[in-house]
Amino acid sequence: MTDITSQTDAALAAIAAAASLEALEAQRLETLGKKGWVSLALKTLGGMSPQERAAAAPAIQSARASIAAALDAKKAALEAAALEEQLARETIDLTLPAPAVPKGSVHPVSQVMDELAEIFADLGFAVATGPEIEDDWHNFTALNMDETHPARAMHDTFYFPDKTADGKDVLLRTHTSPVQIRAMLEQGAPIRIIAPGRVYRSDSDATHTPMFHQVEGLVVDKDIHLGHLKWTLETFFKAFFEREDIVLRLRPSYFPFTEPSVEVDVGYATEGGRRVVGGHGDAPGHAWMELGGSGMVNARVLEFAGLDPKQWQGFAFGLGIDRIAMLKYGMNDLRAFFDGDPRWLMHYGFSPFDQPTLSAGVGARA
Ligand code: FA5
Repeated sequence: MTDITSQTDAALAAIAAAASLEALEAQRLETLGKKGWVSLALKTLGGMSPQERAAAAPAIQSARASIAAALDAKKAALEAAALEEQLARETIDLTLPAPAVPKGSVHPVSQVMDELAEIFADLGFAVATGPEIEDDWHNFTALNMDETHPARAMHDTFYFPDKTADGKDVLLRTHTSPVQIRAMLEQGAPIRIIAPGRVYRSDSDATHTPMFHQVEGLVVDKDIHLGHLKWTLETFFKAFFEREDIVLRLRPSYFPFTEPSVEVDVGYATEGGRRVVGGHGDAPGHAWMELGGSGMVNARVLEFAGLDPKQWQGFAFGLGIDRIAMLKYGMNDLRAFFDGDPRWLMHYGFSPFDQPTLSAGVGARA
C-alpha cells in the first residue's frame, strides 16, 4: 500500500518535471504502458482472493486514475507550449516582397503554335494530329511519291531498322503532310484542318535543324481554287504578324502532292540587324524569305485518301513554324531554339499568363 503510494508520488513528480513530449511518453510507458508498473499491478488482481482484491484494488485503481489524469494534463500543457513557441518562431511579415522562386517560361515555338491555332480556329479550322513515327506509305506513297520518286531523296529521311507488320518502312516523318492523308481517310470531305507538329530531317545550319516544326493546312471542299489559298495565307499572316502591310509572293514550284505548286515568300526589311516583316520584297532595302510550300491538292492524293477528285478539290500548305517564330520574335539562329539554354529561354520565352487570344492580341508580351 505504502509502496504504491510512494511509487505514485514519484511518478506524479516525474510527470510534472517532464520537459518534453518524449520525456512524458517515457513516463507513460513506465506506468501505464503494457509493461508499466501500474499495468503489472492491475494484472496481479486476477490471481487474488476476493478479499485480497477488495483490499488492494482501490489503491491501484486510484494510482492509475491519478497518473492518467496527470499524463493528459501535462501532454496538453506541453503541446500548448510547443505551439506557442512555433508561432513565436514563424512570424510572417506580409509586407515583405515574395521570395524569388525559379520559374519556367513558354518556349517561343509553343507560343507560336498556340497563336496559329487561335487564328486558324477563327477561320474555321480544326486541329488534327498524326504520329511522329510514320510509315513510308503515309509520309511518301500516298502523297504521290512512289518508291522510285526522286523527291524522296530530297527529304534526308531518318529511317528505323524495323519495318511495319505489312512490310512498310518506318521513319521519322519528314513533314506534316502525312496528317493530310490521315485526316482525309478518317473524316472524309469537306474538311478544314491545320496540323502543327514536329518533323525530322538530317539537316543542320543556321536556318535548318534536324528536328523542326511545321504546320500543315488542308481545305477540301467543292470549287476550291488558288485564290482561296492566297486569301487564307494572307489573312493568316496579317493576323499573325499583327500588321496590314504583309506582302506575299507565290512562286511557282514543285511538290509531288500539289498541282500546281507554289512556294510562299514574305517580304521583309532588315532594321538594326533584325528582320522586320512587311513591305514588298523587291522594294529597296527589302528581301523575300521562304516560309513554306503550298498548292492545290494533287488529284492522285485525293484518290489515295479515298476521295473522288471530280467531286472535290482542295488546297494545302506546309509552313516552317520555327522560321515564322524567328521572324516574329527577332531571333537569328534557329539552332539556339533547341540548345535548352535557360538564359535564352528567359529572354525569348513567354509567361504562361500570356495566352494568345484574338481580342487581347496574338503575341502580346506581358
Ligand atoms: C514541305 O515539307 C511540304 N510538305 C510543304 C507543303 C505542304 C507543300 C502542303 C505543299 C502542300 P519543304 O521541304 O519546302 O516542304 O518545307 C516547308 C518549310 O519547312 C520550309 O519552307 C521551311 O520553312 C521549313 N523547313 C524545311 N526544312 C527545315 C529545317 N531543316 N529546319 C527548319 N525549317 C525547315
